[in-house]
Amino acid sequence: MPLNGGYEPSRNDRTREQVELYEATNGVEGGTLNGKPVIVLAFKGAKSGKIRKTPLMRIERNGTYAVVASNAGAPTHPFWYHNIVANPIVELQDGAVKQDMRASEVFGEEKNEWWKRADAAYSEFPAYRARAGREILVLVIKPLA
Ligand code: F42
Repeated sequence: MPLNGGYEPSRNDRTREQVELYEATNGVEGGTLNGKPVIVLAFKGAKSGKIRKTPLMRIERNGTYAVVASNAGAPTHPFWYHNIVANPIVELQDGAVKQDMRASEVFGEEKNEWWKRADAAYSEFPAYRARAGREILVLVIKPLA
């Protein structure tokens, strides 16, 4: 795990508890949201340098993942998006597998392709796009090796 620094649990109870359950059971418990699979992403805080973790919908193709900064359709980007843009080296846990990876934002046709995969993975994303009043941003995450 290339991330160094102290872990700072989220102040959001649901987020913190789902991360704890996922890590304790390798995703056997806490591995879904509304019946759809999630992953846990660890990253460094842009200001604090602390390690933070958040569950996100699992969107994957041939070992590459995407994460969607939907924040449930809220008008503001989630903090985790800003943190990962500032520190793109992350650790992604998918079930029992943890990988050191690098995140990068996608745009244009590549983003459209990932939106198709995201919408197939989690049917709430179109409603989030409709109500966010902002462009919802997508990061692609690839293995470091
Ligand atoms: N959110 C998504 O955006 N996309 C998803 O696919 C998604 C899936 C999902 C599945 C399960 C589940 O339980 C939650 C899911 N969520 C998903 C919600 C997600 O887990 C987050 O709760 C949500 O996206 C909001 O992200 P957030 O990073 O804004 O989280 C808040 C609650 C948070 O953690 N706030 C921290 C805090 O302590 O207040 C922010 C701390 C922080 O990042 N500090 C930075 C630092 O340097 O340490 C500085 C921040 C700054 O710039 O001031």
